Amino acid sequence: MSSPRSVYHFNSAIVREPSRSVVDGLRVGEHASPTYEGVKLEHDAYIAAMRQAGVQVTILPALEALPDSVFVEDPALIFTEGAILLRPGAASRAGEAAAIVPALRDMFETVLDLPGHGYVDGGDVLTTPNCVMIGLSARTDKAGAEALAVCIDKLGRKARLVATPEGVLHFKTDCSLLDDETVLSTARLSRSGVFKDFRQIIIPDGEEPAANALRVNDVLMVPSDYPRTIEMLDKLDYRIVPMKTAEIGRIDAGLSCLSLRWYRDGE
Ligand code: CIR
Repeated sequence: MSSPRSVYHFNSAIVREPSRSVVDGLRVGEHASPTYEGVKLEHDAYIAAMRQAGVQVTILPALEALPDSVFVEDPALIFTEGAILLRPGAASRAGEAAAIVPALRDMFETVLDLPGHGYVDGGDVLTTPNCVMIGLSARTDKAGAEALAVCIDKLGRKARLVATPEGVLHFKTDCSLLDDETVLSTARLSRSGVFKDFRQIIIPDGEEPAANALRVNDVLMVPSDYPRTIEMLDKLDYRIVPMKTAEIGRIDAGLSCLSLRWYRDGE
């Protein structure tokens, strides 16, 4: 079966086991550290939910030297058509790209390297049916975003550079696609006008971290600590799977960060 080119049909995903060093993961501000056991429980539940949703999950081994390496979304970008190796914008995460290359070469015929010297974190990239949005942020600079746009073009897709709200870690910290026409967004990101061509569902004030939900086939994973968001989405008939994210949330991460997802043709 060939790829439906939809933003939420996936049959394959890559995750990486958390390392014990995850307690030292990067964070902005003074959050207390997560526990390794807590992150591991959330990660195990995530893998189970992915499998339950019909995704074949490849689990890479933990990397003790790289505390944030469980967040595999950031060092690479993948599509049915091929993979792109990124250059994460935080110095302590630089080694994650080289660490994931062997897995990408194993699984993809085409693996492109981000040319030049700019930086991009995968958390800043939102794939929509008609274009791939690249959010400029403290981790993704203009040089990196422009270089990534060239790679995306080579894979037959269109890229668009967009802005991430001030003080927000990644573009996708504040949004996710719920289906091919609908975006879940914080009010602050929506105000930028970036989603004017989408149906927009706005996160209730005070529940901003719930914006990083994850649609996978017929389920919508939503962080479990945000009851008003869950109730709102439930009324809209999404099939909600609440997921615990309190531990990874302490180091500024959400559901999308934990996997690289794609639709593998011919499965
Ligand atoms: C970091 O600051 O890089 C990690 N502690 C969290 C990364 C979250 N990744 C993502 O949003 N894609």
